[in-house]
Amino acid sequence: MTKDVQVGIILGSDSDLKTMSKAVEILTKFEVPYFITVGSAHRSPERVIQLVRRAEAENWQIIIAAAGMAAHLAGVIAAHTTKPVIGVPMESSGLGGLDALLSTVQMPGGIPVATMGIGSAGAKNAALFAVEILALSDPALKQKMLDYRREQTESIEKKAVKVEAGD
Ligand code: RP5
Repeated sequence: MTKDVQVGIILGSDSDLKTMSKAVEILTKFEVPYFITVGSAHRSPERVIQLVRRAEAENWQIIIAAAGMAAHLAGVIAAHTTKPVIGVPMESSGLGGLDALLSTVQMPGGIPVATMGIGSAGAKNAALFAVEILALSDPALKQKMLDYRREQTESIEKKAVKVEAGD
């Protein structure tokens, strides 16, 4: 039996998939069931609404929305649900993602989108942030997050020792 989806990832385009694979890696590592698909706020607006309806029907907990350029996807999704929406601006234009960052982060008061940084760091942090939200009511997941943080610290400390030794 497949586990219920906890995090839905919606991409504005299949060209966003490579960057968003960083989010998939994190959700896989933390064994969080996810569903990933494509739905464009501009090119397939009806499909986006259908996906939000599906999120409601299947009780997804969090939606991650990744889009580039005039990035309205996260905001449109947030307008149709009270589930937490995490936006990830894609670096897909000549403006280096600044266009998508501003389009995603500058929501009018009343409809929040938790906006991450541009590109793969944002993708990774979106998944980590989703895990942190889920961990609020899941002590085992919280422990996994604490372990992840500890491993990260240990890794940096090992690198610091190497740098200091001139290795
Ligand atoms: C956005 O436009 C997508 O999220 C993507 O980042 C960007 C370019 O899309 P494609 O032209 O590559 O499909 O809607």
